[in-house]
Amino acid sequence: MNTRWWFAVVGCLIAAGWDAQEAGAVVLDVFSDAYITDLAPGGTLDGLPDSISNTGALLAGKGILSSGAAIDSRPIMIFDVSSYGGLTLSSALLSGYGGGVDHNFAPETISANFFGIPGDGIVSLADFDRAATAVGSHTFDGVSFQTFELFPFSFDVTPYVQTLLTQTDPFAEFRVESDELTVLLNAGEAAVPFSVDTRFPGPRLSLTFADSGAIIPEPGTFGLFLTGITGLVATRHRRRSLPLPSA
Ligand SMILES: [Ca+2]
Ligand SMILES: [Ca+2]
Repeated sequence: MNTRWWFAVVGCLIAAGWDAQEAGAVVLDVFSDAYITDLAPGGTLDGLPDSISNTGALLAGKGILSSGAAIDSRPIMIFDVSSYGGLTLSSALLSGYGGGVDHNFAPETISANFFGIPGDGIVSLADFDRAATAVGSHTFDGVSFQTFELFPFSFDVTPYVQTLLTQTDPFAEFRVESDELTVLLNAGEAAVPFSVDTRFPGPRLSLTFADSGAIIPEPGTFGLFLTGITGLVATRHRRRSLPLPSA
């Protein structure tokens, strides 16, 4: 076997092995994320959200800022699950990175509650208090505002996501709330001029399916498989085209 054949065959074997290993599971990066804020400079919240911020951090917190203003911020994290409608999950995990700071930006341990909300694929002001299903909570360790060394979180959201898939809803949306200032979550995407902190992953939804045969290979996996096949065909074509060595 010459070198070209060897690379082509190994490419196919890697592609086939990866396909078999990953066929029953997908890890979705966030489709869209931002946080919604109700801000009252006078110190009394009216419960009506005022703004949407699409920055590198998603802020969950409620309280009084050092300026005297009252604030309530709630992140929304959206995942596109439209490819998986009707399938049966064996698990769904929501994960990401975050940490807590107090209102003076010093590290503080803070809890946040996560909710599933009806999903339309966009972060809108109405998501601030849309009827929600509690899906879990996490207590975040305090994080230095100077270094932003964030901490991982992960919890099971299988029942909520299974309901969405059964209903063939195209989007899974989650809202985060805290009664204290402030939980910082690493965002997965941000609008210019902001950018995400790429040292840590953004929010992710990891789906594992009960029937692995029902999953279509991810585009990336399929592309790798095609690359391997193309390599084989090209090599074979080149070999046929080569003039025979003279005796
Ligand atoms: Ca975002
Ligand atoms: Ca929405």
